[in-house]
Amino acid sequence: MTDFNQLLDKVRERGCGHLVLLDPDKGTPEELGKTGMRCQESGVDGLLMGGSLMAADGLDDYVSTLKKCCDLPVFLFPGGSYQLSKYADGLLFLSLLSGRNPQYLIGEQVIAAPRIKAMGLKTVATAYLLIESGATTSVGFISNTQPIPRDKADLAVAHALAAEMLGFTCIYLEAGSGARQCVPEKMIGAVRKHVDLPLIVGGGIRTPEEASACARAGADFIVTGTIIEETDDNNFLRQLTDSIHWK
Ligand code: 1GP
Repeated sequence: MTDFNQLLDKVRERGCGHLVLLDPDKGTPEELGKTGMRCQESGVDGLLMGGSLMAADGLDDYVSTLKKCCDLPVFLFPGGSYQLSKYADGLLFLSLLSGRNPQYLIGEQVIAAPRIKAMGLKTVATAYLLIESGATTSVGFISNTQPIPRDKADLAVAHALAAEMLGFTCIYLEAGSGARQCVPEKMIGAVRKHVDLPLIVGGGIRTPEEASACARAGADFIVTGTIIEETDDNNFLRQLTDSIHWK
């Protein structure tokens, strides 16, 4: 089992780390296992597993198959309190802090907490900030929350500072899976300047240039999902990862 902070130390030496999001609704456990193998071969640092809906049953099967197929750490990235598995290395325990919907600020977390404790899953208290990205995203629609306007870096900073003061141990700037535009570099830089916490950035990142720009702006981890689902070109995946490992 890999601890999130161990992984963080490792990726900071390379500038930034690459996490690939695998959505159980996008394939069978075996298919996602093959993607996990490709990720490992291409130098990816870790995997996230979860989705907004997760209509597929059997998260345990997905995570345990992935762990058999590759050695990469797998962290859960749950869209709701039901997306838990004891086979994961840990869990991003998300609170949708940019929103004002109590269900996603604390409701789902209270429902999940006793099961997380019983499973012995390690949690990373993550302030999840949804950033406007050009169109309504699944997260925004399902959570019924407004994203932070993309030209309001000061608002993102204020949320990140509040998260730090409240004791969160990680910040996730999320444009939304399949977003038209990724999180602006200026916003990533502003949050980085004011807050020392580990910073994850994802949503709408499709090219090595975009990934590199977000990494150099101050992210500790870049998350990609859609582009990995859309291409089976291992050279591209390697190029994308190399652009994130900028040091
Ligand atoms: C979603 O940030 C991730 O939480 C991945 O987004 O699918 O757009 O790469 P994409």
